[in-house]
Amino acid sequence: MSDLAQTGVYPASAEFVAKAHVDAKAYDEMYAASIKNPEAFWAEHGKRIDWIRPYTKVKNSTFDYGKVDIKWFEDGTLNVSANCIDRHVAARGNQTAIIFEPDDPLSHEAQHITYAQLLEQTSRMANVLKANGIGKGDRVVLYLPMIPEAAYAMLACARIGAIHSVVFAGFSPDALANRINDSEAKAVITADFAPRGGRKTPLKSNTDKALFDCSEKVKCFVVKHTGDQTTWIADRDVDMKAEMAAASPYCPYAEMNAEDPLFILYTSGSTGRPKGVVHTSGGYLVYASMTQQITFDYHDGDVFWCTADVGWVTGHSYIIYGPLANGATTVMFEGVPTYPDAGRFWAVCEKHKVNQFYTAPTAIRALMGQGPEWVEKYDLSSLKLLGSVGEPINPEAWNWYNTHVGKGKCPIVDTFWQTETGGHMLTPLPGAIPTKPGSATKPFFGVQPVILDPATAEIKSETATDGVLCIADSWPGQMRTLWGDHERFQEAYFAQYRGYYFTGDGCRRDEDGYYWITGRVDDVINVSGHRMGTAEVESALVAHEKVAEAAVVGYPHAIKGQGIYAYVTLMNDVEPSDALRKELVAWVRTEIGPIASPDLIQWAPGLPKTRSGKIMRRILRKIAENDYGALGDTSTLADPSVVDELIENRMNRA
Ligand code: 6R9
Repeated sequence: MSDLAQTGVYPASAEFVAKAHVDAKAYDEMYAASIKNPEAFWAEHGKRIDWIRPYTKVKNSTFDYGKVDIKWFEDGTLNVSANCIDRHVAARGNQTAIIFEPDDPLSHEAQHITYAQLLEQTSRMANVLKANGIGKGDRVVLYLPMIPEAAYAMLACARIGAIHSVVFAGFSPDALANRINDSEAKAVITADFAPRGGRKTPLKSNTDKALFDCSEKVKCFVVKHTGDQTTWIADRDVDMKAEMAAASPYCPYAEMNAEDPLFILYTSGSTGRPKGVVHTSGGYLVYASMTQQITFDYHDGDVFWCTADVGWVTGHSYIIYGPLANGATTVMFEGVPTYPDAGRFWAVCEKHKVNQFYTAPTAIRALMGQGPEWVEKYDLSSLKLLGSVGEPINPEAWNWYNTHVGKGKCPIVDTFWQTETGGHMLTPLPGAIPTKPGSATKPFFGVQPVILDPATAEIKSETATDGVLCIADSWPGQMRTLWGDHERFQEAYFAQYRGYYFTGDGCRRDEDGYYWITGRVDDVINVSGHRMGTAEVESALVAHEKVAEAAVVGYPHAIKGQGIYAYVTLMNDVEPSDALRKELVAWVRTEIGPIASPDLIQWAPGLPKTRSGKIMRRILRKIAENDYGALGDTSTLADPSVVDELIENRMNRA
């Protein structure tokens, strides 16, 4: 790795800057305007989408703990589905809206779905939902593969004013049931199977299992995608494709208030119970569409590919809502980066002449390990820009991405944001902000980052500093509440640092005012770009009959970013064994899903605790990181000998 990668500054080429939506001067002016007078700034940029009844009020928000309340464009009405489809149909009805790239390129063809076809398919699905009693405000859980029907389903819900909650298809029946129950969903839309990397996940049978634990009134719509046999429950299951074929090809869209919820998306926090993040319609769409256009410097006619899954917020904002609101062509990829081989991403880029490519560092690191020959086989000359999201990108991965994929000519936008923020918060605007590998650089318009001292909660105002990252005022894409629990929303995000939105991330600001995210400061870990609460994995482990106690921490992992390290105390009469380790890994996979599988399990006869019984995770983290030389203050430990035992038997020996 060259030193340049760690210290260098990379401006975009003059040619790129000349064509960019925003250059350095425009960024400075627009950013200053967005902070000085957010009302005027967003009054103007809110017009980028179509309103049924235009708003007269723009911003109405307070971050004061106890009365946190966030509203944008509150008297405006619109329909998100109409913004993503109908308004483009006259001018670009025959333009491709979605390119669907199937898991197996040998047995299945890619599909090009035009805006006109998107309108018809979405309408048909919306009519099926309506005919089955789904209407405004009802919750619909989506548990689907990355297929066009997932896009139709999101947009069909938006069309009729139903609130979707997408559950990642890798989650277990238990996790699915929890989300159906927490959101009190009226229906689930699933598929028979989800093909991925040549394997098939049995979504329908997972849904059957989940629905055992839900109200019997929950309807189950099934997209017959692979056509393989599944069980069928006559009064409950609906054949989605058959009903769509019989439904009317047009469905009028509902007039929704800007602040009506568009979707709920469950994410991990520091407790065992996932949080139902609520995004509303107007502000979210303005923000998703503006960031998609400006951060990626998307121009009409470009082909945009975000490799995320629609089960995560990245898929919501940058596969569906942002690109489609802008009339873009967006790629939806069903597969994985290494199937049929490690050249798949680049084969797809070549095949569909992708212009902007957006992925996660974990994917880059995994592909890096396969060697550059997989990239060099393909013609990537269509690429203009590369993006990164989900975790800090390490300089090695940045360098490889820049050299082998971008050929040194594509700006790399490292976008820092969260499920809660709806869209990019810190990111280079490629024509305006020279990048530094590993830094998400500067705030997007309207975003006011502040770095606070974690101990005193005071603002650290010097330019070069570090601390915890908070945001001082609202922006349109911000979450509004946690589903059914506004108290918990305030507790989670506004209690610790009064008057600010707390991101949960640590951050450093350098002498040039660039921001560098240093990772979570709470009990959330980031495994392959997937956000995971350590408490979730702990509760899954202790639910096993042989486990007495468990503590879970992250540790550095070469490909995943962080791996899951579990310390497990067994019940008195249970003998530890490798077979039991395997059993516990399998158990967590069924309780939560494969993404939560512990990488390392250490048998812990005792856990380090304070005298009041609190587990000292700081110590467990150090041992897992193989950095047990500097454990810090251990004077509050109830029994210091526990720590020696854990170090002696640690799993992650360098
Ligand atoms: C969009 C998304 C959010 C957490 C966030 C932070 C980490 C995301 C990052 C990044 C460094 C980046 N994160 N992007 N850290 N640089 N460019 O990932 O949402 O799944 O909610 O995760 O991911 O720790 O707080 P989500």
